[in-house]
Amino acid sequence: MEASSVFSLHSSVSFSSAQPLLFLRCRDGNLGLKFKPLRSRSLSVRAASNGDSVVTLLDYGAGNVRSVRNAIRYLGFDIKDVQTPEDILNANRLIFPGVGAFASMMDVLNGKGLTGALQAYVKEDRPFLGICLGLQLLFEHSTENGQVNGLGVIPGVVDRFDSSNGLQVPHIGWNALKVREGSGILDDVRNHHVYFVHSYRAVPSEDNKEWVSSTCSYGDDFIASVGRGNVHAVQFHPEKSGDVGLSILRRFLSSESSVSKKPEEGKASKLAKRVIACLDVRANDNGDLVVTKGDQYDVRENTEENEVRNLGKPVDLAGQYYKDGADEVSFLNITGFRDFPLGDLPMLQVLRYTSENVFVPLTVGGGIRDFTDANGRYYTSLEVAAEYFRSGADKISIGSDAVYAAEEYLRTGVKTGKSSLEQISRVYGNQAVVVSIDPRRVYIHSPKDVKYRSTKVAKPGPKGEEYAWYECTVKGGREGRPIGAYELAKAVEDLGAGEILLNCIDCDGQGKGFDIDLIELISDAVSIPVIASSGAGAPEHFSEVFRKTNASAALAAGIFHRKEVPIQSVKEHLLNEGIEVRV
Ligand code: 1PR
Repeated sequence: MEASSVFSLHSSVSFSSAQPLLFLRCRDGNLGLKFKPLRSRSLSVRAASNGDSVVTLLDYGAGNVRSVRNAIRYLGFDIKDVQTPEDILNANRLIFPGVGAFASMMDVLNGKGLTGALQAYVKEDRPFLGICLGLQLLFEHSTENGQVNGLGVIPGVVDRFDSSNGLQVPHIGWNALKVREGSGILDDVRNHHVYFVHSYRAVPSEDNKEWVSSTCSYGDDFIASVGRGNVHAVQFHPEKSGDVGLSILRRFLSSESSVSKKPEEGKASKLAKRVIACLDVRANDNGDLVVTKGDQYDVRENTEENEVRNLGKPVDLAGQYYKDGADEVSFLNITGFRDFPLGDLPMLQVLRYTSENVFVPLTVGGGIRDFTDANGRYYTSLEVAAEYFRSGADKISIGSDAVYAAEEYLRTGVKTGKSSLEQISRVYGNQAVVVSIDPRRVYIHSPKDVKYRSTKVAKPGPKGEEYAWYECTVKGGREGRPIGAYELAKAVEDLGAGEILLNCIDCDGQGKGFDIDLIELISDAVSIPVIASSGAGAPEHFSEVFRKTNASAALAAGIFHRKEVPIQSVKEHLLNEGIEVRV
């Protein structure tokens, strides 16, 4: 994944992956840790019989490569980390999951004296797999944060997607590839979707055509993978591309890259609409972490005991949804606004266990803000986010704090760079930052009644009102704020959000369909992807939202938790309706 100045994190963040948080309270029963590994026999590889089970990993310490590590281990291999240039030169196979921004990556590689060894390794045609920035690095230079030279092995420049014609950037989601014949490790991919998340890309040309093993169409064609001899690199994330991605890694690790297999059948042709399973998580009254689900954000049972609704264990359910075909899984720590997420709740452990077996993107939200704990220790939002990323999150989602930041920005017109949204997006890249909006519908007779952007509603309000504006809330819908969803969405896009998770309190848990008026208003207003949320009750609601709005993804909770509609049925329905999804 790309980001800017991700490397400054290490000086500003005091946690490290080797330093577990001592105050985590982890109990098996709470987390659903009896979760069975999903390892499928067809994907699992027995390490080579000559004992060559070691993969050398170039993790230069710049962000989360936990998923890549998990995928390698899942496939039965051990990892040796590169510490010195000699480790590269002595590797039998080298994986480079580039994380961060191009310029910072090259700074670190040059600073550690690794560039020459890497260049020599690749030029000697030794087994190499680059991922994301690990592909971009092979080109001559990148324009991300100014022109910076790469290894120069492949002719071409890495440049930003052109968004001047309304193309949504970052390019996030499951896209189809055009795979060239004899593409080795990619043979299984043909006609399937793989997961991309990036804003920069290289394009195919006469000069680099010998290298290009697949392209992808997003705006124009860009290079999705390269391969020549034993050197391979992919712009997408195999470690986040489910079974298809695991099979690419398996083929690389087991040196099957030169074996040409009959392509598997599939129908992928473009960017797929995503179906996301959401797990609202909180501690119940016994202190156990449970998946819950509200009606219009009220998660307590309507009984005398008034207990928190318990719909299952987070790790178990996330694993189940992965198996069922969810394109992403989101965890929302719904009491994060009042509890410190790195304190009492074992959300980090949930992420760690989930990411061991779930190979699609994981988002986590709730409580991402600056915080001072009971001992007076001050944590920045960046530290909270860093810990989430290190524990296996691919994206973090900010709710309340983004509302405050947007209000401030609209009031002053100044980007201070200090909000959690701006800081995390600067360090990890905007593709890693989702803003979750919790609006409430307010009916009005005329757009002139309010200073916020309103929309004409398909169904008039209780007093015949023909318009509505959407009042943003904080603290899990408990407090309304003087800002509309439209204004918030535009402001957070400006401040660096890469995606919007658009809930609607009125529709939450109602099962009557998404709020099309709201989703149309917001998805037309911004050029970052919008995830439609709240109200799904039937497969038809998903096709409706994709047909009538520009939403890139649709998220649901209740229907999946209550097992009313399996994810597969939603996808089958979408396919029947001619809407492309990952199968
Ligand atoms: O403000 O940064 O701490 O983030 C808190 C996060 O927790 C926000 O993303 C906010 O949306 C979420 N949240 C807070 N309270 C609740 C609650 O339900 N009491 N859940 C809550 C929000 C909305 C969706 C839900 C969809 C789909 N729930 O997550 O999954 O509405 O539901 P459905 O398909 O059953 O209709 P911060």
